[in-house]
Amino acid sequence: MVDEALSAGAVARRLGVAVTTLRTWHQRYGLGPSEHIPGHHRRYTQSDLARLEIMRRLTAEGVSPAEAARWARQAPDPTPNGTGTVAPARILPAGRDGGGSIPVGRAGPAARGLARAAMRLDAAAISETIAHTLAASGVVATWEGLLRPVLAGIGERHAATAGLIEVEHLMSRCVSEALAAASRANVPTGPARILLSCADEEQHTLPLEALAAALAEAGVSYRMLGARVPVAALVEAVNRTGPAAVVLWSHTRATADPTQLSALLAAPRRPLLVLAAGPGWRADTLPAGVVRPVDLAEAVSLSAAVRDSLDQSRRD
Ligand code: B12
Repeated sequence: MVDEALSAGAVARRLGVAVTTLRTWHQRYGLGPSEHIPGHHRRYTQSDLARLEIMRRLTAEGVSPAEAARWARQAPDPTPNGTGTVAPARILPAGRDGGGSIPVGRAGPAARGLARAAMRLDAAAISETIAHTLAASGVVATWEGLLRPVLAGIGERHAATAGLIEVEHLMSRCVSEALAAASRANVPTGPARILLSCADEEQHTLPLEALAAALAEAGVSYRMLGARVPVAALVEAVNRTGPAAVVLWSHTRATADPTQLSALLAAPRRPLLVLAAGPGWRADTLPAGVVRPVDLAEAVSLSAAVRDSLDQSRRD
């Protein structure tokens, strides 16, 4: 039995909670390690682990710790043979389960872990997962394999339940911070050739923030105007800075007014390339000459190519 018993650190890692949280759950709610071999630290058995898993799940879903602990303690021992876990639906209080997870489709274990951390509102774990993946895999892979599936899953759950707004906000904040903290060491000094902007009234900035971090990684300098940029201000920025390309992000139909794109094309310092990025734009309403990238990687390569061609023409 002692072989299967776990230390507090191992249990904390499995559940994705801090060791101090385990200690609190032990001291306040009696959910502690039950295996005691003389001369050893107390150890958590598989049954203890199953009860703690219930505790974690319920508290993440907003059940008070005292109530969650009551349910956890009442749960039948799921491990008569020392294996197995409790199916949460068997023990959840009515109205609390509701499929309490963020769907991430075919995304991998890191995305599933991130989705669980988001559900727990565990900002430290969210930030750590994102920072680790950014460092290991780079911006485009992190966006496509980790962030996009979880963000889309949050949107899906929100559309189905009208809930998870707090999860969406915390996740957005952590994603912004992690992308802003990604390395800018490759960015050359000199004028920024790419202008990034959200459409007027558009508050979805994360994809543009991903683009900024990806451009930096690719050694392309940019200027970011951020959310909700009125068209007059956008045109003013173009005229003052003369960018090679402008990327205008619209996430919803409500912000995808194509006259914003026409205004860019008519600007005195018209950019070489105008990109209409994001799911808000409708291909059949775009003015001639505007390009619509299909994803982050294409937005990066188009921006890098136009920067290169501008630099080349200035050298010739
Ligand atoms: C986070 C979020 C927010 C945050 C944004 C924070 C921030 N700083 O960005 C906050 C809380 C502010 C917010 C507000 C709102 N939101 Co919101 N939000 C989201 C959520 C969950 C993720 C957004 C995101 O970053 N998506 C990124 C990826 C997941 O989107 P994607 O479509 O798969 O993107 C692909 C393409 O665009 C393509 N692509 C093509 N070209 C390019 C170029 C580049 C550079 C990139 C990166 C990608 C790309 O590739 C992408 C994949 O990489 C989405 C859900 C969703 N599915 O997007 C809802 C969602 C977009 N929001 C929605 C709504 C309704 C709103 C609000 C109106 C809610 C309200 N009532 O106030 C407001 C809108 C305010 C406004 N005027 O803009 C709806 C939109 C429905 C619709 N189609 O009209 C969604 C879809 C949620 C839903 N299912 O209901 N939101």
